[in-house]
Amino acid sequence: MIEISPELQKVLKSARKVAVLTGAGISAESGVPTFRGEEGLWSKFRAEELATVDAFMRNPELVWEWYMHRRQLMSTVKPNPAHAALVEMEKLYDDFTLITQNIDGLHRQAGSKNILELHGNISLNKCFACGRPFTEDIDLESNQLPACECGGKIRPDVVWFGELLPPDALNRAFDASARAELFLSVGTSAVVHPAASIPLTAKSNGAFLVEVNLEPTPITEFTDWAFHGKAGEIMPAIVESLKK
Ligand code: BJW
Ligand code: ZN
Repeated sequence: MIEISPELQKVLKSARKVAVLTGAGISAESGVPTFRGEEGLWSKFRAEELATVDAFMRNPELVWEWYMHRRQLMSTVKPNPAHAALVEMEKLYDDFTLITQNIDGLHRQAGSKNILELHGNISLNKCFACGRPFTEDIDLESNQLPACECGGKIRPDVVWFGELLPPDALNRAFDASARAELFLSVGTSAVVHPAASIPLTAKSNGAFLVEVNLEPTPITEFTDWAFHGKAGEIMPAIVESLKK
């Protein structure tokens, strides 16, 4: 039984401006691996050898192959009840912004509309040399690294460590968090910046801050309410309480 405090229930019902930040944990129940923790990707692979510009310059084939492997996996997964709950939530508020660090596209697949993808999307590619989008279909069965018409190598359109986040999405994310009356941080370890500071921006601008995560994170001490459990169970309970 998931307890929704009367205080939280009141905010859920009275808030008009709502923003949500999601991380890999929201897709874990769909079968997408998270990054950190015992089962996380970074326990098997070294981030600096795969998710940095230096890594791509050193060994583009290896990095491409790793993303192709993850693409194959992500092409088979489906949104879970936590994604569906956020679709429902969006319908209940006039001003609702879904900020995600995830590159898996599951929020869009579930039906969410106002989505800001801070770390890109694994289904998109661009040229490493000239930056132009590369729109040709990628054969999921082949690991062949494609080339741009300029001769440059093609890379996934995701944000690696040390790279800038898409400025428009990031600005809109900070704006939405600054005006939010209610902010939810769902399934993120809240250690990767600048995304991790977005919930704290909301809190310092007066939002009621709620965290939904399996375990405590560096932002837990700043929350008004923290649920420790599975997003796929807690998010539907939150939305149910909103409809009561
Ligand atoms: C569940 C669950 C269930 C499980 N239900 N919960 C300020 C201070 C310190 C460092 C920096 C700083 N500013 C910038 C930096 C450097 C760096 C950074 O933050 N490093 C830290 C690690 C220390 N940031 C950057 O480089 C960023 N760029 C930047 O800031 O540019 C300007 C600049 C550059 C250099 C210096 C200074 C400024 C870019 C960051 C890009 C991150 N990219 C990745 C890879 C994307 C592509 C790919 O997927 O391959 O993004 S890394 C990876 O981490 C991925 C994620 O989006 C991101 C966040 O991870 P997330 O989503 O939180 O996942 P997990 O696994 O960490 O956590 C999951 C949580 O879910 C866990 O807590 C579980 O318990 C929980 N969970 N199942 C609910 N069922
Ligand atoms: Zn090019």
